[in-house]
Order: sequence, then structure tokens, then C-alpha cells
Amino acid sequence: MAKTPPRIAILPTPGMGHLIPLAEFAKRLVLTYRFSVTFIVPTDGPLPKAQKSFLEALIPTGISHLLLPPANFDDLPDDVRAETRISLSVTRSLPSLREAIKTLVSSTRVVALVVDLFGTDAFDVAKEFNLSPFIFFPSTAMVLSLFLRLPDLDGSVSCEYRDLPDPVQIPGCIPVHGRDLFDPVQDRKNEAYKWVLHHAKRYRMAEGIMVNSFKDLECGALKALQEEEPGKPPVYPVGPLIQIGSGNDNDESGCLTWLDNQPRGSVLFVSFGSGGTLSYDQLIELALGLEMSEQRFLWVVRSPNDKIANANYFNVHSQDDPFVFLPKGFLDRTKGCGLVVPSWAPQAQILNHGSTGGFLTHCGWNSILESVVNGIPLISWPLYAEQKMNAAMLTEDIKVALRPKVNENGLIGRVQIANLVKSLMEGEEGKQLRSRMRGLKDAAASVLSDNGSSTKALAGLAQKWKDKI
Ligand code: UPG
Repeated sequence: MAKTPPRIAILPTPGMGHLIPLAEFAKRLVLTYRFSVTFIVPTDGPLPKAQKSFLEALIPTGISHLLLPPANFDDLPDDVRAETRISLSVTRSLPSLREAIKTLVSSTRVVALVVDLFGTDAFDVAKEFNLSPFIFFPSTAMVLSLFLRLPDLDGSVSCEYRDLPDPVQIPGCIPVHGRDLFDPVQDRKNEAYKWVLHHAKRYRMAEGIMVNSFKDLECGALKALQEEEPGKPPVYPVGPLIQIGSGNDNDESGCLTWLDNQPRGSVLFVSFGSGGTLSYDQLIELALGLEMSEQRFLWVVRSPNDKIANANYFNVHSQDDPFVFLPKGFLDRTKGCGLVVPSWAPQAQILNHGSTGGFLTHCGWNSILESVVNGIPLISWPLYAEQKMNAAMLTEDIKVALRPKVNENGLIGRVQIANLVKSLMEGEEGKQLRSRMRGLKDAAASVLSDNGSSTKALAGLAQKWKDKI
């Protein structure tokens, strides 16, 4: 047993947006620092195909996984919020997690249990087995800072945060209006808020928090997070950790071949992440706006949902054939200049392709980091979770995105979409955003180089874990 490499156990909560950066983190632990890594995955039934094939593709890199028996959610109402469901996927799996870790520690030296933003209940099990509890935070330093401040904010504010007259000041960040704070804090009576607050209070139990960001992107927020304070865990900025080629993606939809035949920097990529959906009316406006812009585009489309914006969060595949919802004749009229693909596309490769020149994004943090690493300027179209905070940072702080405004009908109209797309792809403003993005691209390469700050942060963490053996 003494000769086997030390093992890190990782507990991802549901969602590709959590699994993807955790997998990149795990790859570095295995390839550079010679740890073994096991993902212990909570489930609520058979694993969605995208997650299953993603985890299977990690096996050859030396990252194993085991699926916990499904947690039962039959008692949950249909409108339960994602954060509640995600948190319950962990609490309801604690007995099986305990058994899984018991088996793991009987055959290898497990050093730490890493959870993501909603997994802190697993710390109780970590303690039982003397494993160091750590958090991998897959979003921004700004949102992490808000999590750490939330218990104080909860104690000092009595109204809804959106009714506060002044913006909320998160240390080292641009001021954010209460209505733009992340979704689950928008209704303090909802269970989702209680869960977020519960996790926020437990963040201080962690021995350290890894955040997928870097100093040139979030200088103020990271500086404030790294100031020592009694009870605050050390913060390790290890980003940008992004998927380079998505191991399990092939070019089934023909996106990459299509891009090969387009002029350099000419295509706008349009995607709302792994689970984002638009209403029917908004889908029509977007389609007609893209058409009116007369720019080339590659759009990953899902069938609309008029009730919620994250209808596909737990299963990325479109509920119905999305093409039947597009405006009549749209596909014929845009043939040649636009490509529309259903549900899922190899995003990492698309953003890395020379023909891609802009990205209309829902502002999921992985999507933003993938754009930064490739120097691609953005149109920010936040939908849910913390995406409005991310959009505020992109447009008001680092200034690498254009942000559309919602009209009196609650929609982003076709004319505005067309104008913004033109402006991003061929206007003066687009040039300035692109140039700032290229600066960030260089900075990202630099922090990940041998002597870069993110490499050093990860090396420090790895050493800390090795010292425990
Ligand atoms: N992706 C693909 N193909 C697709 C769609 C997505 O490869 O067709 C990949 C994409 O490259 C990225 C990931 O899936 O790596 C999506 O991640 P992200 O952009 O962060 O979006 P979400 O999946 O929506 O991520 C959730 C939250 C988001 C948050 C993120 C990290 O919705 O708000 O920032 O998790 O916490």
C-alpha cells in the first residue's frame, strides 16, 4: 500500500458545468503531480448520456469514477429549484458516500475530499475518515467572495436583496445591484436560498478553496479573498482550467468541417451552455436577429421553454426537435451563411477554431474562460444562476462584451440583436473588445506557464497534500 500514489476523492454535484472544470483539475493532479483521482458521483437515476460518456473518456487518463446508487426525488415538487435539487443529491447520498469512502480508504491512501460549490455536506463524511475537506469553486472569485459574505449579509439585511436602494459591495469588485446577484438569493423564502446560505456558512470548514480564475482577470476580487482573516480558508486561484479538446466529442454535427470552410474570424458562435433554454418568442427574435445581421453564425439550438431558462440543466439534450420551432423558411434563407445544430456541439474546439470570431453566450463561467483562452470577444446574454453577475463583470469591469437590453415585452428584440452582432463582428467596438480579449489570452497563457501564478498555486496545494502523507 505504501507504494500506491496518494488518492484524491472528488464529489461533483450534478451539471456538466461542474464536471468539466473538475475533470481538468483532476487531469493536472494525475499527470503533473502523480496523484490518483476517483470521482464519486451522486445520481438520481441512470446518468445522462453526456455525463456518462464524459466520465468514461477520463478512464484512460487514469481518473476513475464510481456512481452512487440513485437518490430518490419522488417527493420533490415539479418546480423545485436546481440549487435545492443539487444540494439534496448530496445529502441523500451521504450513507452511500460513506460506504464508498470506506472501501476506498481500505485499499489506498486517500488524502483529501474535494467538493464543488453545493457539496459541503460531504465534509461530515470526510471528517469521519480523516480526509482533508476542500472546495473547488467552478465560478468567479467575485461569486466566491459573495458566498463567504452571505452569512453576514443575511444577518444585516432584512428585505429582499433586490429591494436594497444601494448596490451590494463585494470586496475588490464592481458594485452589483441586488437584482443582479445570483438567482437563488433572489427569493429569501425559497428553499434554494436556505441551501445556499447553509453551504456558505460551511465554506469556512474547508481547509482550502480552489477557484477557477486568475489574477489578471479578477485582480481586485482575488486580492481581497487572499487577505488573511481568522477562520477564512486559504484561496488558491488555479484557473483558467478549461477543456481543450472534449475527449468524447466527435464532429457528428459537422460543425468543425463547416468552420473549416469559412473565412478567418468570420463566424459568431451562439450557445447557451449545457442547460440554457429560451422562450419561444425569444427564440424567434434571436433567429430573425441573426438573419438580419447578415453575419455568419453557428447556433446550438434547443427547443424553447416558456417557464424556466435552465430547462435542460440536468440533461443537456433538447426536449423536442428544436428545428420545428424556428421561423418558417429560416433554415433555407440562412443556408450557407449559418449552421444550426441541435442540443450540443464541440464548444471547446469551436472556440479554438480560426474561423470563430465572436461568441454570444449565456455567461456560464466555463464558456467565458474558454473564450478568454482563445481571445474571442462576447455578447453577454445571461439566463440564470450567477450569469448576471458574470455579465456585469464582462461589460463593466473587464470590458470584453456587449450586453443587449431587454425591451418592455421582456424580450431582446431582433433589431438590437442584429446591431450588436454587426458591431461585435465588424464594428469599431468589436475591435476594441477583441484587442482586450487578446490581452487576457496572453495573460491566461502566462499564469499557466511553468512559473505562472496559477501553476504555482496548484503546486503549493499539491505539496500541502503530499506533506499530509
Ligand atoms: N459545452 C459543450 N457543448 C455545448 C454546450 C456546452 O461542450 O453544446 C461545454 C462548454 O464548452 C463548457 C460547459 O459545457 O465547458 C458549459 O459550462 P458553462 O459555460 O459554465 O455553462 P453551464 O453548463 O450552464 O454551467 C453552470 C452554470 C453557470 C456556472 C457554471 C460553473 O449554469 O452559470 O458559471 O456552471 O459553476
